[in-house]
Amino acid sequence: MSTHKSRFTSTSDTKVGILGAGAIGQLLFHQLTATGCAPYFITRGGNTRQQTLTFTSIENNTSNLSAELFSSVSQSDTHDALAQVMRDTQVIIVCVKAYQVNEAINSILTRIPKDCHLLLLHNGMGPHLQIEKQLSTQGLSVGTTSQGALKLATWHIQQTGCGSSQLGHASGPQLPNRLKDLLLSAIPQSQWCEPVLPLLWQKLAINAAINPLTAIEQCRNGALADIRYRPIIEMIISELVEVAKLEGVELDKLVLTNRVYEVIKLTANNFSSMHQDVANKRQTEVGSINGYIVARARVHHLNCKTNEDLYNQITKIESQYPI
Ligand code: KPL
Repeated sequence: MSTHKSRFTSTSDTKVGILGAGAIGQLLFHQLTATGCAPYFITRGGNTRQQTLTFTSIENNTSNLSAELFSSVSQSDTHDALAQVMRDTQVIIVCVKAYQVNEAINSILTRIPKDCHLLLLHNGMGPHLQIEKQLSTQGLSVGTTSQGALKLATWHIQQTGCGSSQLGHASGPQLPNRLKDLLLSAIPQSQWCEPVLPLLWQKLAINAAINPLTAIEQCRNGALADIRYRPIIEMIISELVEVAKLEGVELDKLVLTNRVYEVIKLTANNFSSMHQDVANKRQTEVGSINGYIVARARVHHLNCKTNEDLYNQITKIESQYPI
């Protein structure tokens, strides 16, 4: 695997759009602004406007920033404003949930400049397969991050963990080095990795093992260290390794298992994102986590019983949410 080190110097002339203003989108906004770049948000609702964002660091220091928000929804005035700002945008970072990626990109597709680059950053896998078919001239990169951020209010986030981020090329033209350097200098502990897919599969294994089990058992991540979960965790990983192999990605089951247990230990006190989604009766990302493993297995006429069972249990829970 090759990695790219940042040699970044100046950013002020670089326009970066952030599609999705969730916790990770807002965290990236603060990190990009700190490097001298002027990012903006593309959101679904509201009008074009200025918004004050509040950021609380891990050390509990709080600061404010002003952000420009552009709505992608059909409102004649905001449409023009978004089209205008997008005209000289060089990168759009897509920070919505995996199941929202298609719709979010489709809402801006006709306005994406021909030489603009897209970076998908979400839990799970899958959307890039569809998006790469829809892009004509634009390059696509994908990434995974274990940076932690929590929304304390709509426009107030707290950084909860300083994880690493791995980014890399997916399709079309490569992200120019100047823009790679910008992202790597803005995002702490980030690396440009080629190939990046094995790293996405590794993160998928972590999410496939931890997320549905903690949501079903209603427990913190650390509870999965109990020996009784070992057989099911091993089955989840074995199935994933088999599917990844058929997809051309070689993974080492033992290395992956050790990594899953390391994350269980490192995040022992956390409630996984799927646990939180289920607790708050929100749609989960199971479709792009265990569901992705099952879908790719089907393409290769393979059965992934354990991942399929977990997928079915979570979708059943989702179907029982009150309307
Ligand atoms: O990414 C996570 C998630 O909750 O989605 C893990 C690594 C499992 C941490 O909780």
